[in-house]
Amino acid sequence: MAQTDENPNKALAADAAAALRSATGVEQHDVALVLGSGWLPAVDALGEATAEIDTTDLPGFNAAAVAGHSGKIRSIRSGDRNLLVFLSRTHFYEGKGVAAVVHPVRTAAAAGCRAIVLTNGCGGLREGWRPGQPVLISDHINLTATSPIEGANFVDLTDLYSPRLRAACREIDPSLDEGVYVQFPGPHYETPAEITMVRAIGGDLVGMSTTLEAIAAREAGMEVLGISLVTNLAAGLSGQPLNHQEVLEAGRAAATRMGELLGRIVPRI
Ligand code: 8IG
Repeated sequence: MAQTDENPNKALAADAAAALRSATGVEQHDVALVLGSGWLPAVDALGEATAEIDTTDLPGFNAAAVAGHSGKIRSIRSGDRNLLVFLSRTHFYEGKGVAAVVHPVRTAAAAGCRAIVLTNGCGGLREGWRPGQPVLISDHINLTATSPIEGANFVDLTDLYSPRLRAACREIDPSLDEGVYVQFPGPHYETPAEITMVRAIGGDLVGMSTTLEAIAAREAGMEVLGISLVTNLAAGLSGQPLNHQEVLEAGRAAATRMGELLGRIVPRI
């Protein structure tokens, strides 16, 4: 296994990376970023776009399905790095399969990226956390009951979320907390009873993305940085129902802080 051309998912990613090279004119990308709910306003701090293309221009990508996720890929020159920024992601709950969820990650690896920054918007469980607060992902619990890896490839997930990059983030912003991210399949939010369960199993953050992508990134040999933006308190904690609008508002309100963090961490990756 693991021969690029023998694995159809990796072959599709190699095709997408080739199409990306010709569409952007950028021979090699160095660092990939995936923007989650609420993160779009932060991306402008990363620099001028060299090129912006529609995901649907590349083999294997679907059109964006969620408000606040635009189906675009931006190539940004930042210092001596070429950044590959996915302004949207395919979510597991779209039902297109795990391979579709991690196709951007595999495309980034095929395009030359050695590291990936996975961002998301999520619910927060910890006492004192407020909407608009960024939290570094220290580890994850994958409750999707599936994996992006096929076959007997027993990938190690120890230190999946780079201790080096988390430490660098905390040097930039010592007030940053860390937490364990729990991915549910969605698209419904959790019940209050499920949030009680998350607390019991050691989770701090709940969302519908990131873990499958992180696993695929590790399989591809990339260094992973995960940053969550707490956009709402987890179900049952605020006394209010959850809605997607507050997610987008929390992102707008936190954009300056997120943008500054991304802008300062990228040169250290
Ligand atoms: I933004 O509270 C966002 N995404 N599962 N739960 C889950 N996903 C989310 C949440 C949340 N908030």
